[in-house]
Amino acid sequence: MKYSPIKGLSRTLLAAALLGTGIISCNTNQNQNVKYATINDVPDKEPEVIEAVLTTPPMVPPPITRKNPAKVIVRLEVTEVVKEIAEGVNYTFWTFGGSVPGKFIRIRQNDDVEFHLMNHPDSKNPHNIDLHAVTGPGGGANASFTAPGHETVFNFKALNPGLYVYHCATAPVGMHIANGMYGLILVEPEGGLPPVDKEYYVMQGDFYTKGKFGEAGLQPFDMEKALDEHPTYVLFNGSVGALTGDNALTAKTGERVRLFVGNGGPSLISSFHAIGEIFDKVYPEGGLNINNNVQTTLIPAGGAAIAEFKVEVPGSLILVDHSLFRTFNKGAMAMLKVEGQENKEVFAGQTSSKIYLPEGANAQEMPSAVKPVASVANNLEQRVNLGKAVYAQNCQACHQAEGQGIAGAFPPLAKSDYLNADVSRAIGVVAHGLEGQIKVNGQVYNSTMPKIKLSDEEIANVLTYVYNNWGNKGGEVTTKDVARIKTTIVH
Ligand code: HEC
Ligand SMILES: [Cu+2]
Repeated sequence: MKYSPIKGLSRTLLAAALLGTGIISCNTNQNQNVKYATINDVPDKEPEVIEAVLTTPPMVPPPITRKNPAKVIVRLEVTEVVKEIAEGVNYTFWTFGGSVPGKFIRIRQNDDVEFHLMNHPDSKNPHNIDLHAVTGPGGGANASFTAPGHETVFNFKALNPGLYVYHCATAPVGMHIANGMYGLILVEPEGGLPPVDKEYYVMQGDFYTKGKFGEAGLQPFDMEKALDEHPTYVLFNGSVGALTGDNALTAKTGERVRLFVGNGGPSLISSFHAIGEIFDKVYPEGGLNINNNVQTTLIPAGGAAIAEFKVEVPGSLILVDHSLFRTFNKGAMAMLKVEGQENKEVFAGQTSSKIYLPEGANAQEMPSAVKPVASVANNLEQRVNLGKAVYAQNCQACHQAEGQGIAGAFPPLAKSDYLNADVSRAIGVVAHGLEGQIKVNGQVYNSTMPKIKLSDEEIANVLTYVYNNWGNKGGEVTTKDVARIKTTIVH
């Protein structure tokens, strides 16, 4: 379906009669700890049709009070937006709903969800969504593959209650996630979660920029750091300071606080901890088991947890990834400001407001790694062989194993007229990356190829490999060619 944001409200309601048929069959699930749908869940009339309320982090949609499952329409729009990742540092985030993490979705067990994914016409890339709450192929990924300016719809039944991550699953998946494409969907169990006073949405993610931590300007994604799993930033809610200072979460003494905490990754796991508080309850891994009196809970990449606690005394709680270099040097810090009466019985000393170190105040330089010496090609055959490995590691995720590309997303390198017409231009593409509109074999692509950090030797090898395969014109690209082009073509 073609999508323009103005017409975004036009809806495709599928026949509600589809509903109700599968509800009893989910009793076949054998998990003993979870209460599954009973006959009472079957509505005696057609189910309600509800438009889901989605919220921007750190806010959470209101608890679900209805007694029966419903048909729920979810509309989520993908946008690619430039925002601050740290003060003075910009980054092009790919988002579900304009924020990192994406909008919070709250539904109820056994709801039938009609999911609309819109990809804004200004997007440069196709996207999709894999919801871990979906039982079905790819969590909906293939069913939701959406080109810029399009809208797709797919349907699923939320069989299992819990707190689930959703994320983009378009190749290269790690890159889409590293650009911020993840969020949380809560499937409330029958009867809902116990009421609390405050609910918040916090999600960790790791980010990889060309420049080092705090380096100003628009920072491109760094594929090499991402492959090495060496993030420049580790963040709660997508930027340094997203949840500190004036942006801190708030509560009053005596209140019960529930944090829905996710970890988008793509790479790191989180040792989630609140300095100055004990989690009375944790639902580990976002399931429905409860663990009591927890200091630090481990949240896997692509996982979540619900942490609950009552705040007893005023002060600032610091939420951290207890892998503490991430906290104090890479941004993984959030705050919950608690106001209210002192309670000397619980805590008699000074409050902990002084332990907050402004991020970056004492950022350290990481020692730079020594690059191993790569093997050098002496003839065309060696170059092709070495290039094959470079291709598998750096190009295949997008351009595919046989150079065939992915229609609408990644242009083919096999029999590419663009590639074969101009060797110097091809060297420039690999050396500098490529953005903007190009035409390959009659098809228009207007997307982004990231700059990949490769040596001149590696660029020569990979292009020689590409030119000597898949029906391309052959020939050799040498290290000298690459060096010459790099200095003449500036992007
Ligand atoms: C993250 C995905 C991605 C990776 C990784 C990637 N490319 Fe690309 N590549 C693209 C996209 C997208 C375009 C089109 C860019 C545009 O529309 O301006 C492109 C364009 C090209 C082109 C010009 C168009 C054509 O089809 O002839 C060449 C050549 C190319 N890439 C080679 C490579 C090589 C070699 C590698 C590995 C060193 C590589 N690419 C890695 C996404 C990628
Ligand atoms: Cu995506």
